[in-house]
Amino acid sequence: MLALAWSHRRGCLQIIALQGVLLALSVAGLTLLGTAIDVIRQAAVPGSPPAVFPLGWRPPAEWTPWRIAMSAALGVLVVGLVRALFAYLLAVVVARVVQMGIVVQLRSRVYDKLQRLGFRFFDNHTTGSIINRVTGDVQAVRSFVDGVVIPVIMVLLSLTLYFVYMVRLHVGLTLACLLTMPLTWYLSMRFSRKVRPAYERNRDLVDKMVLTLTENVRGVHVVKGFGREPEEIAKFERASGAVRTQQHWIFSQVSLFTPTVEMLSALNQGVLLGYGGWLVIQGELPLGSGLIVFSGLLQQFSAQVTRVAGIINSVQQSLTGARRVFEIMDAPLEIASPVDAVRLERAKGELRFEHVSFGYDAAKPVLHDLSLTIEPGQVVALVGATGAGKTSLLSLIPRFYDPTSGRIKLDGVDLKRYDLDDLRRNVGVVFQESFLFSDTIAANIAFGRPDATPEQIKRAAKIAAADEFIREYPEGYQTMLREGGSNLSGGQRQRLSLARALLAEPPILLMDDPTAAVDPRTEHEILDAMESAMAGRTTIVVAHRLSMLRRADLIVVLQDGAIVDVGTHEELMRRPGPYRHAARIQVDFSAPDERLGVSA
Ligand code: M5T
Ligand code: MG
Repeated sequence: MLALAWSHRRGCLQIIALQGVLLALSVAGLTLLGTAIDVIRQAAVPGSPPAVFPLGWRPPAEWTPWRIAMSAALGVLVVGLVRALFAYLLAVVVARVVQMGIVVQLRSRVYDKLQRLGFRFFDNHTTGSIINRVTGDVQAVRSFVDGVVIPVIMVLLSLTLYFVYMVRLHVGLTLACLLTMPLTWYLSMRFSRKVRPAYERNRDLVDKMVLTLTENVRGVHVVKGFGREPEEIAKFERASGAVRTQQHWIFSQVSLFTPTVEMLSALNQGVLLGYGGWLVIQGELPLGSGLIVFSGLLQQFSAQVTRVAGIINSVQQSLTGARRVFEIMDAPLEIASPVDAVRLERAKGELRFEHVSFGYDAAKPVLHDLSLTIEPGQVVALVGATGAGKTSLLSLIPRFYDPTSGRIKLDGVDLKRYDLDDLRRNVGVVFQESFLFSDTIAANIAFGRPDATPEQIKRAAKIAAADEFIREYPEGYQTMLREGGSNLSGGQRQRLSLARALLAEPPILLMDDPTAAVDPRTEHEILDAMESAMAGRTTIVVAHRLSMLRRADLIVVLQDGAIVDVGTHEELMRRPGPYRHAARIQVDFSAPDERLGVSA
């Protein structure tokens, strides 16, 4: 965080300089006031001590006391005007340096890092927590600069100035008035230690509340479908109530602390009036430039010491925010290009799995010792029960995750040695759950290839059997999609994701159940059109329907994360096993009259 402040040192220096001017002006105004009072007293009360002018200055002999007092009044006014001007300048500079500089820069750095983090990070953090970090916690971090670093410098500067001024007025009085300072300091420290854990817990509770909210918004169909609104409301109230209780506790601590410190400074004023008043009566201290200036200085001094508590509060807050922001900034990039990365223009498409094992948690392996070779241009169908590990297997190829042991080679080179961007450019993915952006249909299809021409976009859409329904919209390819493509049907969304993957024309195409949400007729259309699209590329497709499986060059049967059988449809149908069993069930359902023919 200090490095962050240092990188903005120019702006910080400007702020400190402006605050320094303000500080000097306020001390100057106070001095003018004190001197004027002494001049007035001298004129009004015969026998009172002569006024002492600051910095050895003497008014011209012909000036009457009234004229001196009026000049001082004018001086106070001018100081006030100049102060107002500088205060305005300060506000402008703070806004520019802090809100427009530090916050924006930090936020984009966090966002930048998020783009490069692996899937594991997103698995381990909720959406709400990530959003909170980019929005709220970033503010907490910047408050380290304008709520800690700059104030600390200013407090030190002003305390020194006040202290020196007070000591020059009267040493004994200064010491007597500052007697309570160690106590104030001790209280501040205790307070800080007490509230810090509370701030951390507060952020976690806010995360939980946001999670409840985001889940509710995203799952609005489920909530309404099951009539669970009252429970959802109660759940949110609980989460928000927990935040409130927690904040209330912090607030009560703050409310207790601030008056205590303020009471201590009232004690100081009492000491000043007693001891300082006696000094004035004894003639050891002038009234205006002595006692009154002292009183003003002491008030400022106490205000600064009280500010220390506020600063400590900010330190706690910003440390908590910083922990959360820097957790992102410092998260290791588990999956990144190696230093001496192998560049990959266009892969031939030979994939070789060598004893690959993988698990999301080290304790719970999902894939066990997979070995498999896929020739360039082969169409491989992946079959297996739900939860068998099909999606997991596919996600290893673009390195969304790395195997826990074993290797995957593309064209004879370990995937980990390739430049990551090159590798992913060579692999097209159609995910099991399609995701579309709130943009036009054309932009969604061209997501992986923003420079594609309208003709290329159209061709890809045709192959994915999407062109027809897109053209039915009045605005065609320029139709805007809503968030998540919610104005499309499930099958339409799937066909758009298919078009998106096809447009990139990758040498390796991975499709996770691409026709799950379309009717059999459309599926046939897609499969026919894809025949040409699949030609010349290595394709791995998770499939359940026989129509797809019959077209595959190779079928890989997964069971509980292990390959239990490999072969063509005909080969696998000839031997007993999970594949033939599953295929027969499908035939049973789809064509009742074939039943007798197959069962043996
Ligand atoms: C295989 C677990 C899941 C299952 C196993 C995606 C994902 C899966 N799993 C995790 O622990 N974390 C994850 O992020 O891994 O899951 P799969 O590979 O998704 O199975 P599938 O694609 O064969 O299933 P399906 O239903 O898509 O046909 O134990 O808990
Ligand atoms: Mg899956």
